[in-house]
Amino acid sequence: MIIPDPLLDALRGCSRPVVMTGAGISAESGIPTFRDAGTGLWARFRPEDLATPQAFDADPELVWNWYQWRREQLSEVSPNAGHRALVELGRHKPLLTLVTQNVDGLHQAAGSKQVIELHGSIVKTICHKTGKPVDERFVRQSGEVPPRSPHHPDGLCRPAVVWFGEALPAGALNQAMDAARRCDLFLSVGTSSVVEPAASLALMAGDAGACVVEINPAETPLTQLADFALKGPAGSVLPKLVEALKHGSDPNR
Ligand code: BJW
Repeated sequence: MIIPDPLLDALRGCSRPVVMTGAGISAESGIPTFRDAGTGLWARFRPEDLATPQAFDADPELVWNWYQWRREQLSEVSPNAGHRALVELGRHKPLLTLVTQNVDGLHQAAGSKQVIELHGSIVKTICHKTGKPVDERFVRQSGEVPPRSPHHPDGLCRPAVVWFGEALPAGALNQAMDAARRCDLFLSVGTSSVVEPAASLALMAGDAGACVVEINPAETPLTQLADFALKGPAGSVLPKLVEALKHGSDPNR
C-alpha cells in the first residue's frame, strides 16, 4: 500500500491527533470482532440475549458465563503490531489521545497510557445495582454464578462493560468528545462506525476541521466521508504509517 503524500503531510503536521479504535484492531490478536460476516460474535450470538441490561436481568447466569468465556479467551492473546504501532505513534505525538471502543485492555497491555475506554472493560466487575467496582479477589472467591454484589443486598456482579441502551461512562465520553472537537487529525481504526455515540466522534472531528482518516479492510459509513481511507488490516497499515512518519516518506516508494 502506498501512503498518499498529502496524508503524510497531514500526519507529520498534526500535533493533537485522536485515534479511535474498534474490534478490528484486535482481530489480528485472535479476538473476534462483532459484525464481521461469519466470524463476528453477532453472527453466532444475539446481542439482545447477551449485551443488554434486560438480558442480564432475564438470565444473569447465561450472560455472566458468556462474558467469563470471553475473559478466558483474552488470557491467551497478546497485543499485535497495530497496538504496538500506536504506542510508537504516541512517542512521536505526545498529545495523542487514544480512544477505544474495545473492552479487551490490549492497548494498555501494549504500553499505551491513558486510554479512554468508551465501552468499559471486560476484565473488571461492577455491581449491577449501584455501578460500584467490585474487587476481582472477591469475584474469584465467590462460588456463585454470578457472584452476589458486596455493595447491595439485592445486587449481582456483572462485567464492567457498556451494554446497548446504557449510557457510556460520562467522564470517558466527555473527554473523547472534547478531544475530537479539538483535534487536527482523527484516525478511525478497525471499527464498523455504526455504534453510537462512538461513531459520531469522527464526524464531530471532521466538522471542526480535522483531517479524518480511516483504516479498515472493508467499507463503512465513514469511508466516503473520510479525507483518506486506507483499505487494509490495522496490523500492516498502522506500522507502515508510523514508519513513513519516522522516515519522512513512504518507505515503499
Ligand atoms: C479490521 C480488521 C483488521 C476487521 N484491521 N480493521 C443513534 C442512532 C441509532 C442508534 C443509537 C443512536 N444512539 C444510540 C443508539 C443505540 C445504540 C446503537 O448505537 N445502536 C446501533 C448499533 C444501531 N447505542 C447504545 O445503546 C449505546 N448507548 C447509548 O447511546 O445510550 C444512550 C443513553 C444515554 C443516557 C442514558 C441511557 C442511555 C451503548 C453502546 C454500547 C455498545 N456495546 C458493545 C458491547 C460491549 C460489551 C461487549 O464486549 O460485549 O460494544 S456492542 C459492540 O459494538 C461493542 C463494540 O465496542 C461496538 C462497536 O463495534 P466495533 O468495534 O465497531 O466492531 P465491529 O465488529 O462492528 O466492526 C469491526 C470492524 O473492524 C469492521 O468494520 C471490520 O471490517 C474491521 N476489521 N478486521 C482493521 N485486521
